[in-house]
Amino acid sequence: MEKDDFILVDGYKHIRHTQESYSENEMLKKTKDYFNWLNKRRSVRDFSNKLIPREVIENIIKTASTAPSGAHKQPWTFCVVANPQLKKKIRMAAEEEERRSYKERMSDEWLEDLKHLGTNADKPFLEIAPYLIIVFKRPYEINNDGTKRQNYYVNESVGLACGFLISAIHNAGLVTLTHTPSPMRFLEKILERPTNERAFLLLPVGYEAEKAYVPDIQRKSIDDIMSFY
Ligand code: IYR
Repeated sequence: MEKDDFILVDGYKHIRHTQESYSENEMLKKTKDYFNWLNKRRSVRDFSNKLIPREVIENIIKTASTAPSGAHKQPWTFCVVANPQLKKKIRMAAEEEERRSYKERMSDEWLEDLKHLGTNADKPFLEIAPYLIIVFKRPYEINNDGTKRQNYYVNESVGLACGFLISAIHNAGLVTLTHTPSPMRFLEKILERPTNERAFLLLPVGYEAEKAYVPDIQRKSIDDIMSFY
């Protein structure tokens, strides 16, 4: 190791970091290209059942886990369901909750706000997509002696990891959908998760169907989303 490659801070090793930077012109081109690429991402509900190598999913999940997290606790678990019987079980349970939500739990205002997206309680994609990724948050860890150790900013951390996950799926040329059947406790039961895990988000992952349709919606403009001081 070279001199200055690391320092000690309160006795802890900090290693030298070098971020690759670019000229202003390169930055302009890269940021524009990145926006144009990510702006093509859509939430897609029409999936193909075509299989995807497991290693692709592992790479995607490793990418999600590069997200920052409170005290670097990485308070997440990504459950991947490929088993058809388990997918069917999840679909049945999700649709049961969703039917109740659409019928009884969601307000008229909420239903009206969803109308243009064409959603309903039927979730065939939960069986068609080759993989379901169910993201669990871990509000605390359980020590070997059974005591609890707190995690921090858990929703923020897991939300960020899900953002990274979604962009990694897009990068693979695959599609997904942020599905939040509510309540989600049935996922903890079906997947027999430990007591310190709560279901956070369910994402089917797969190729888009040959003929897929998405709502004709627009994103807000920069003036609608940014205040510059
Ligand atoms: N969880 C339901 C309802 C739903 C809610 C919102 I907010 C959406 O943006 C879309 C759907 C469902 O998955 O259908």
